[in-house]
Amino acid sequence: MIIAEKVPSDFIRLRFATALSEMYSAELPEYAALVKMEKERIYTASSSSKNTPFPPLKSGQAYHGAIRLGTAEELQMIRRAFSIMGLYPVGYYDLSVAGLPVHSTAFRPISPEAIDINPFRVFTSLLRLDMIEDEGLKRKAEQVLSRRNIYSARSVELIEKAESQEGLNDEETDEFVSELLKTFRWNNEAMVSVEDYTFFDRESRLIADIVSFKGPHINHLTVGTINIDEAQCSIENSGAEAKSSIEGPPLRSCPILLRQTAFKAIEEAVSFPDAEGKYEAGSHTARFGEIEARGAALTPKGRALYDKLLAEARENKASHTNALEQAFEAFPDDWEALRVQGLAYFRYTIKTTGGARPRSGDEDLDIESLLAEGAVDAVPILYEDFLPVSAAGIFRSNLGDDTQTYQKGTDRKDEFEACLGAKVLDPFELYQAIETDSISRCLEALKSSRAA
Ligand code: OOG
Ligand code: NI
Repeated sequence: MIIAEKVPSDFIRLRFATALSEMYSAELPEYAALVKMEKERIYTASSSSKNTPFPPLKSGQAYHGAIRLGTAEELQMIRRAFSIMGLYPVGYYDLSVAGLPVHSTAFRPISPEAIDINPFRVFTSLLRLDMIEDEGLKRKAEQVLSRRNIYSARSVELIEKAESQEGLNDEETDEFVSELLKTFRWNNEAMVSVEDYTFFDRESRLIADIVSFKGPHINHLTVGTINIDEAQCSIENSGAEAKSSIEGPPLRSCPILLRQTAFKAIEEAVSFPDAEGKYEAGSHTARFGEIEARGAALTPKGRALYDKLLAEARENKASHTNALEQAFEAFPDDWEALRVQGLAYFRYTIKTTGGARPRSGDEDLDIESLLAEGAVDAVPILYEDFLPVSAAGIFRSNLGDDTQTYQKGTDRKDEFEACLGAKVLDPFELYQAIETDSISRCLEALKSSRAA
């Protein structure tokens, strides 16, 4: 009997991310141009983060994408599809605090090894019809969403197969990837008439984008860059319309969290069916390209400081960049200070060369004295998640700054998890586990090397 070998989930994700990038580059030439620009960038001494301990992001590689779904069923199926490629829901993002009628999670790889193989993740939002007051519009949106099926029958079969046989072989993986891509592709034939589209769009550009189409076209992919300030200038110089400012923390010598910018969404031709089955020409503006640079993951304490300083900067009347720089003077910009003050997570490793052997006895081996003795190194852990304020800024910049702002909703994490059919993982716990685990490994290894 021939047992076809299963493709490890991290490699299914690698194939999917590669195919998705190819598809999106072909669909949106402006995105292809962004990738090309990043690949060609000559990294001079002006690399924005001279002090970065992180391996450089692979320039031009897609680090994430985003989709917006309409129903719990759509969300549950995407959770099942993503788990086949090693993507799990991490974090809950309540965008209602920014007046947007969606809440979200990030499907991402969890272990450092998996992230190393391919870091690709998908920011996934779910429409919140409970935030909409217009009952007529709500009903119409529900009706349209109940008529669509965003997954091909074959992709569902393959998802079920992968679940029951615990994985997919080489051939099944290729088929799964190409079937699932259909869910993400652009379809310029809308599901609704131009009147209905306009009705939704007047309520909110975001709602029109989620409910008017046959599927949740991927709305952007994000390439990695090691110099986002330079990338922002390149977008401006390329003639594309750039987002007005970089989201996230200011330029620092020790990068933290996530900095992002984008070119604004492109207006694309769409045809809308009328009652006689004929098509009317129109347009829709939703799809864009983004660039990101990542830094250290912050602890809850570091994150609270980040949130406080960001809020301060936003209240300040000075230009965004100046206000941000001023506010963030209060955020230590030195790795050792970030570590000692418990603001960022670190991974501890035993120094392979040059480190003095620990002098302390087995009983009192502790990581601080080992660091002081030079036996171990502490390296910050890269942030793998998103930032709600940044995400809201990105939504708004692409939906048009005039997009409807709703009354602040209430946090509906429980309801989101019920729709998802699973709990979201806590990102802080994931980073903490990496840190704690690295400390135990160092202590264990040094104990046994002393005993030997
Ligand atoms: C998602 C926006 C959030 C990010 O990078 O923060 C996001 C969307 O526009 O659907 O992708
Ligand atoms: Ni994004």
